Amino acid sequence: MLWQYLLVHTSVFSGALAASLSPVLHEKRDIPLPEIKQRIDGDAIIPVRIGLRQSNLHTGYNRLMEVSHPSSENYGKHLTKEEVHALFAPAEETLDTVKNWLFGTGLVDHSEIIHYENKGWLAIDMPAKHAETLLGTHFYEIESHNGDVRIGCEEYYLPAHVSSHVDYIKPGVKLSAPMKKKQLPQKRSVAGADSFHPSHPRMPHTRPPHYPGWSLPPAAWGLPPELQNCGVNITPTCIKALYDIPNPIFSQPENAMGLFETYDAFSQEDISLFFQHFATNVPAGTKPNVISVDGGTAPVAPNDTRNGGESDIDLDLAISLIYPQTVTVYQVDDLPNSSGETGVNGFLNTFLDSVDGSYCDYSAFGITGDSPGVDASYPDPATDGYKGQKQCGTYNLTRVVSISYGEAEVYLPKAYVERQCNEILKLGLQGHTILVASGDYGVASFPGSNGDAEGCLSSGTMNGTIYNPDYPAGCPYITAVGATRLYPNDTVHDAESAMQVNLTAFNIATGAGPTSPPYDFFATGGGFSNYFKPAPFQALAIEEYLKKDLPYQSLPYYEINADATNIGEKGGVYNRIGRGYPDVSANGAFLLTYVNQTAGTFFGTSLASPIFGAVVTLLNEARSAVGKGPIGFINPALYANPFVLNDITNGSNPNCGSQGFQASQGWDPVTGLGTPNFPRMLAYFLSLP
Ligand SMILES: *[C@@H]1O[C@H](CO)[C@@H](O)[C@H](O)[C@H]1NC(C)=O
Ligand SMILES: *[C@@H]1O[C@H](CO)[C@@H](O)[C@H](O)[C@H]1NC(C)=O
Ligand SMILES: *[C@@H]1O[C@H](CO)[C@@H](O)[C@H](O)[C@H]1NC(C)=O
Ligand SMILES: *[C@@H]1O[C@H](CO)[C@@H](O)[C@H](O)[C@H]1NC(C)=O
Ligand SMILES: *[C@@H]1O[C@H](CO)[C@@H](O)[C@H](O)[C@H]1NC(C)=O
Ligand SMILES: *[C@@H]1O[C@H](CO)[C@@H](O)[C@H](O)[C@H]1NC(C)=O
Ligand SMILES: *[C@@H]1O[C@H](CO)[C@@H](O)[C@H](O)[C@H]1NC(C)=O
Ligand SMILES: CC(=O)N[C@H]1CO[C@H](CO)[C@@H](O)[C@@H]1O
Repeated sequence: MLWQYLLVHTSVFSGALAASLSPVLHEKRDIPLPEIKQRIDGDAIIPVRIGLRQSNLHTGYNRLMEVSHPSSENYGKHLTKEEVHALFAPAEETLDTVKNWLFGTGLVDHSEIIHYENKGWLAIDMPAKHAETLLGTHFYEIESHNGDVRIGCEEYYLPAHVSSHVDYIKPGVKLSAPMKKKQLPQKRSVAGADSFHPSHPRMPHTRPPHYPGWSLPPAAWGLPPELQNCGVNITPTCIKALYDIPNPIFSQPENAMGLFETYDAFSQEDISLFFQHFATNVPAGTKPNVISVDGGTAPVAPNDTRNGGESDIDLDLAISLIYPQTVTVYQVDDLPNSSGETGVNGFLNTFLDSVDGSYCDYSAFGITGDSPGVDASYPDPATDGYKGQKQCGTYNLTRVVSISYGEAEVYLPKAYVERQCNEILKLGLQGHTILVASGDYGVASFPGSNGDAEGCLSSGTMNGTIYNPDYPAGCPYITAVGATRLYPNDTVHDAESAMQVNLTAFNIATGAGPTSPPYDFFATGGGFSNYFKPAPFQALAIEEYLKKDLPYQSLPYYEINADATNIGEKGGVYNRIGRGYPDVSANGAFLLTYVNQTAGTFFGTSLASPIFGAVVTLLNEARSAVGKGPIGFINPALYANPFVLNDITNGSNPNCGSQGFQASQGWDPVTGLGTPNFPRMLAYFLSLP
């Protein structure tokens, strides 16, 4: 921050300094300021910005339930973008309290307050010595290697009655919490198809067509040929039969389905091949609508290194299940930032900015706007960088959007994800359904996360045995989708199990080439967040699960503290009081498709999320056809009526040296509430207002 430009001396203010009544510590740095620092000249004018508490952060949940809980008489009465923006602006009382305090001290005059347009901030340029008196602190200037000067303090105080109305003040203590772990993550797709970074080993795939040694199971004898080998080769036809999904008839413009993609990009040649072979109802050449967010580009040539399979698979499944409805791809971030080259580990913010302009400078949990050094910034000076201004509210968000990407929750500061999760809540208020793949490494996050080969957490003497929850699956306002599978002898009339597959064994059998650990074992991602508590509508389901006496479930647990600093306490491997995920699941195994025009078999929750997204899209289409609005945030309705899903009760999600959690009757942190039962879902969601 080049605050020196503001350094001017003012005539000395000589008002009596009113001492603040009962000041309380408002914020304190975790790590002291650097040694090399200097007290600021008391007469230097510094820009003080007071972030007002967004009052409705605390009532947002109730508002969301009002429009999403089936027992609410306002179900489905979603808010407009403007209404949501106004709802989260600070209340008048907050503004009055803070202003009265400022004027009461005699240090600030009415005319000196600049009230920012988005209502979130009070801005005052004032002499440092007055700011110090106001906040009971000393301000220092700290010069960095490149000569930038920043201002900060170790801690500051506010009167108790003011403190509750203020989010934070800057300059103040360092805003973004330090990364808890030293290694910066590579954001990666959760596809069975590939890892995110081009340098990571490609995911294995087998040669078509069948599982080696497989022979027609007796139960499949009477089935039509296209349904006989679903246990080893899932297709859109198999998926429709599994979940009783009808052939779609509608394509109402408001129900185009969205897919989030970054770095990875689809190839038209590949998806056309898929339609030709496995979804002949879709004309080859059928394209998605591509929206470029901050320089993202798609499609690419089939042999492009960015064609890793994630986008291809998302599109194969979404288009083949909802056609003639269309799909919109949000291709997010320019190449330097999305490739991980710039070390940016933030996730989703540039996307959310582009579809909700108010999020660009939204203040919550002590963070305003994007986090420098965490989120990509634009214009991007790099070669091939996006040279335009950051896109804020440039695009409309589709009613349903599926995200097959994620990263270890622990990599992102708590406040960062709280702010982002609150934005997801706001999108739910507006009637959007946001789905995310729950991850592919069981109770761990990506291999290598946190410096651990398997992607598990460590603490004290516990070396890689603590479960590592994934984000954004841990946000309680998203719909996290786990993966299920059939076993080779199963047909579409059998119950599915939790998806787990030994890729090495599979590859040896099919001769598809080596798979090295830790990428050799896939299991559907699930567990408990360290940052979020369960939403009330989920609490009972979790309680029921945890009181079961299941095999493998005797491992110790911990109860997370407010700063999430006691992970692994007392030998615990998971946070028993966290939000549990996934919420639901869908098939994520044995998808035969084409990437780089080569057939291969793919696994992962990346398959499950677009399938569930397609189901919600079809339900929205049916509601539209009778003049009803979109479902929006679907979780409360599903937890209240789990019978509209097929409960999955077999399998588990091992990793971190344990068997993970076990699927069971009712909700479990393996397959959630279960897979779609389309006719029941349809009848139920058509019955809601
Ligand atoms: C990709 O395919 C194009 C067209 O077939 C070809 O010209 C190009 O050399 C290929 N690139 C790579 C990296 O294989
Ligand atoms: C795509 O396939 C071609 C031909 O099989 C191969 O030479 C090329 O390396 C592949 N490209 C990628 C990115 O996998
Ligand atoms: C977004 O939707 C609104 C309302 O339907 C429409 O007027 C506007 O043109 C759309 N904007 C874009 C960028 O598609
Ligand atoms: C933790 O386990 C890994 C893999 O077994 C090993 O390489 C590493 O040295 C261990 N670390 C400690 C601190 O024991
Ligand atoms: C499938 O069922 C047959 C007959 O019951 C059995 O012999 C075979 O081992 C089973 N295969 C698998 C992969 O379970
Ligand atoms: C997967 O299968 C291979 C080959 O059979 C075996 O060596 C390996 O231990 C298995 N891995 C897991 C995690 O079960
Ligand atoms: C249940 O899941 C296990 C793996 O955990 C699998 O071996 C078994 O075949 C499954 N049983 C059924 C009936 O699907
Ligand atoms: C936040 C961040 O690191 N953004 C980067 C995006 O990429 C360009 C160049 O590659 C960097 O200059 C930005 O800082």
